[in-house]
Amino acid sequence: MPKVFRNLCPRNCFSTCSILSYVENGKLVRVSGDPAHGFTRGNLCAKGYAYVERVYSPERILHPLRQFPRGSGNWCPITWEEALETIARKILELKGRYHSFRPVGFCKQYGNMGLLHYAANALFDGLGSVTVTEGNSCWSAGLDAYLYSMGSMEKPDPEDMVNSKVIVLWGVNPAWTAVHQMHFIDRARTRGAQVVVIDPVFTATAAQADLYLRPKAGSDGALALGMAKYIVENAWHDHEFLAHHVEGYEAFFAYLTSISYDWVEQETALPVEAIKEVTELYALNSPAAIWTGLGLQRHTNGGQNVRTILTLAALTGNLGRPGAGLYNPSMTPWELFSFYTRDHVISRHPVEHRRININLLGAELKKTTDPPVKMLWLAQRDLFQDAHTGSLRGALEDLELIVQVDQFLNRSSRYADIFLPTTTQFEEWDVLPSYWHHWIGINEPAISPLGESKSDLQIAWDLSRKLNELSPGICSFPTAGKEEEWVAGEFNQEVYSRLEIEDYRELLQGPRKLKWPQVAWEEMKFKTPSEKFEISSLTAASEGLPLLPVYSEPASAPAAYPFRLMTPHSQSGNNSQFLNLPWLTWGTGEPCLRINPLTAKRLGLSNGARVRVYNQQGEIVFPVKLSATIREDTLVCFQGWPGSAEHELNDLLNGSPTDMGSKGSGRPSIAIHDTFVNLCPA
Ligand SMILES: Nc1nc2c(c(=O)[nH]1)N[C@H]1C(S)=C(S)[C@@H](COP(=O)(O)OP(=O)(O)OC[C@H]3O[C@@H](n4cnc5c(=O)[nH]c(N)nc54)[C@H](O)[C@@H]3O)O[C@H]1N2
Ligand SMILES: Nc1nc2c(c(=O)[nH]1)N[C@H]1C(S)=C(S)[C@@H](COP(=O)(O)OP(=O)(O)OC[C@H]3O[C@@H](n4cnc5c(=O)[nH]c(N)nc54)[C@H](O)[C@@H]3O)O[C@H]1N2
Ligand SMILES: [Mo]
Repeated sequence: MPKVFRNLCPRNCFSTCSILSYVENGKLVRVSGDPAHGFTRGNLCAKGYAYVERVYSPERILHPLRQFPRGSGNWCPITWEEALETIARKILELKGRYHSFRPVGFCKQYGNMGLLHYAANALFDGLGSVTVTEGNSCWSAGLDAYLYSMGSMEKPDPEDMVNSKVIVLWGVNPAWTAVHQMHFIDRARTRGAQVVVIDPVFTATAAQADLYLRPKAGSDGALALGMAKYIVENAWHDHEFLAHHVEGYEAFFAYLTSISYDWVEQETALPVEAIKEVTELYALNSPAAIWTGLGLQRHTNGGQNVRTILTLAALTGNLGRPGAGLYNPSMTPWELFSFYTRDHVISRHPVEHRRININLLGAELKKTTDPPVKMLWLAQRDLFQDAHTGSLRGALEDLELIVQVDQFLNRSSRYADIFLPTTTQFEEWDVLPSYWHHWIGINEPAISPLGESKSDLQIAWDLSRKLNELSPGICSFPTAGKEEEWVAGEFNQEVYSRLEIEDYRELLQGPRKLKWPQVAWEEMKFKTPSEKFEISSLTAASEGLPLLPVYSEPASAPAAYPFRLMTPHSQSGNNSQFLNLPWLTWGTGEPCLRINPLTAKRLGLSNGARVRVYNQQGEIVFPVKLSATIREDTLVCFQGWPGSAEHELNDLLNGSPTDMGSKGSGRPSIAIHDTFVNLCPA
């Protein structure tokens, strides 16, 4: 009989699934969904079911390695002792040379979202002021739009979507990226709800919609303005709601008189009939929900477009009631936790690190002088997920030591000198909330660490020990500990009372749901200066943004690069992860470039023809796949796949910032989908 353990999927994903892990003779033999988890209800996604293959993948690295020379692929095993000693001596040598720890750079993103995976953050806090990356490529623009409009990123419980009469999936592809939400969407439909999808790409989600609109990418603000105009013209707005809870609607109404439906049609490439149909559906079927997707936000005008969309909920009073509301990922339930690991040192010794923009790492590394960054610690990160990755290559080559902590060699490993192998969630303790649903589970070790791999937390303790051996007192991060005690440290009385438990161990019997409002903004007290929903935002204006949700022109194609290249998230990967597993990629073939059949015909390209896609930043060769799911002026390649040492997909992204993002995340995000290219036969 296998023994059963409880694990959590720590990937950057809406679902944060609870996993049942079956272990025989110390080996993970099978995983299944956990029926005790009310959001995922006993299901995983295809990637989740492939975890057994991932844990035992022959590509997984189980021993510390050193690459010499860098980029050669000549990786040789070294001992942990040698690895830690080399790293610690480099840190101390840099400190001696520059009289500062700032030559030490630390870059982490979202490879694992677990709370105990903040160990490296705390380790560097314990050292002193180093150079850390700030911002993310994910969700910053939309987050700021919510912050300007409502003051905080609060959203309904996603299970409440079953109560919606209309669900607008605006620039989001949950059939691939949030599969478990589809259950709640389907339940709403069986109760008569209508589902609208607005996406320049006809996605797997669009295929299930009642109404699908295909606007030009980046034109969503114009569509939302057209909808707002039609709502006001028909007096479908909620007078009562506006009068009590909304700031600046009069000025917005005045602005709406200055736009015409002809202009909306021209901007969006949507017929006015479609614009009117979607408006009628949304405004006259209450309660109606809108989910502002992340793809929608990754444009130079993404923040302002989201602000305009949010305004539709304020006009129609679709806030603070079951079935209504605005959905976006939100970290608010996270804030209940103690962040014991992350704040382990900082609460006692506040540190001011030097901060550089994660989204322009190549350029930022080159800019740091006084003192320059000379060493980089990469964790939970693939730098080739960034933009303008061509510029990274030169910047990384200038560094004296690059350390990577990961489970697999990835594209960044070409530049690493030392690789430290880390455990998977099946080999460690952890806890993590979801940025989407309200369920909390616990992650216990189901099997022993494979090979010589260690958890990110253990690696941080070990490096602190080595540093303190070489230079006593140099790092105040602990040098040893028990992982389970650190899990306990993440809990506090408030979390316990919201879960109605007394001890975190109770979660080993099954995840529980936080007592947390099902509906956001029920009290109608927004966290803005006026305590109202701010259509007109003085805060935005004081930060150099428009006062109102006026239209902000999207980026447009220059003559030399007439095609928009969109690179949304893939079905079989989670960003760069899982794409190395045959269980998932069997039969999918190599990555391809989707092209509209009419464009292909015009260019004389047939299915499978190899093309060179290029712009000022880079080039990459792909086979083409004819697909009527996209517009004639657009090309699509799903992101995350490895290219080659010379050419990566993200080399083509120029790194233009989104219009918003600094407020919530410290930096704007990347306008990933405002990438323009040309192509020719390869
Ligand atoms: N299977 C899978 N699931 C994942 C991930 C994954 O890689 N794979 N990644 C996780 C992460 S990190 C994230 S951030 C989320 C992302 O989750 P989503 O928000 O669903 O993901 P994207 O694929 O980035 O974008 C969604 C859609 O936005 C559309 N879009 C792009 N530009 C525009 C525009 O201007 N207007 C409109 N209306 N639509 C536009 C794209 O065509 C795409 O279909 O998913 C998470 N879940
Ligand atoms: N073209 C294009 N580029 C994009 C996007 C896009 O839509 N289009 N989306 C962007 C978005 S939304 C995101 S969130 C980013 C994601 O960018 P990243 O967060 O950098 O990428 P991931 O592929 O999620 O993970 C990076 C690494 O983390 C490792 N990892 C997994 N678990 C652990 C662990 O426990 N410990 C350690 N130390 N490492 C671990 C994985 O093996 C992987 O190599 O990509 C962005 N890049
Ligand atoms: Mo993301």
